[in-house]
Amino acid sequence: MSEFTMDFGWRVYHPNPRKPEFVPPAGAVDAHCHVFGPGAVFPYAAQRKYTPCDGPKEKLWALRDYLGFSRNVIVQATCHGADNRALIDALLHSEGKARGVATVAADVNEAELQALHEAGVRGVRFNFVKRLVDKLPYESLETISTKITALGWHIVIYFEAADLAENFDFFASLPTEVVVDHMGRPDVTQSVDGEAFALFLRLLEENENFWCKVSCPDRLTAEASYRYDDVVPFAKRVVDMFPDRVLWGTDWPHPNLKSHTPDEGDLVDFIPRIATTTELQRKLLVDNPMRLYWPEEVALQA
Ligand code: 0GY
Repeated sequence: MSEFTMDFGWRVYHPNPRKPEFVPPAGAVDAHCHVFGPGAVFPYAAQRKYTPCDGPKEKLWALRDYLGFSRNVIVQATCHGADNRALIDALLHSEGKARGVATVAADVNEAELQALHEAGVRGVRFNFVKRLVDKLPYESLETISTKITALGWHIVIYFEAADLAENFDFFASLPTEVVVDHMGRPDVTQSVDGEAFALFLRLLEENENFWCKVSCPDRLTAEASYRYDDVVPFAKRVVDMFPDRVLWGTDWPHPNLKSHTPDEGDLVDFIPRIATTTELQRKLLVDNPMRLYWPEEVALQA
């Protein structure tokens, strides 16, 4: 299969990103990225809504080093369904520098969860984005939540702003730490002080177990310049209000993004615009992801 699966609207990741001006603090974590395939070894799920190009682990490690990061959190995407083999393979070859978020079915058993844990998985992802998945019943998600609680894992949720109101109470009922992908995908053409974003901020305010990835300006921007200016007020607001509960990631290799091919240099240079002091940058890129994904190392340093 060609890397250019353009019939699906897929763009291949940037072949030659520029070196960012912003230098991440020592030990920085890219807390949202993916590994895809290679499809010949780890086939994509039959029920997928898009087909990505391959995003092999070696390319991810090279990008990590080039951008000045130290670790990755690899998140299972819908194109691999609940088949976590590519994720596991990457984690086992990461020399301890990657942890993972898996997708599991409600009938997952203890031995399977234990194997995922030993490979470095620390969370599960629940996806509510209607263009990506058929909605799973809350009962199935509650079953999974109960099963993973014993392992100390957290839940990553991905939803769009329009779907927050109907799911708000369910989200608030989740029993673990909960991480929201891409700020709940706000409509950045609306005011940062508007009702929709206020509801999202309320979710974080009322639930101290909620964390937020201030990621993916490339998915959220409505500006043709792709400078991501319109996303800055939203991400900065979240960082300023919840400095100890924010994470950041490249989202490499930007699956299912049809608008443009992000340059990861631009994405890294977005960071100091939303986390405007060295302390906020250290929390966003080091302290917070380490607490969530490598707590045993944090405990050793304490
Ligand atoms: C992302 C965003 C997207 C895709 C997925 O699991 C996925 O397929 O998350 C998207 O299409 O917005 O975070 O990778």
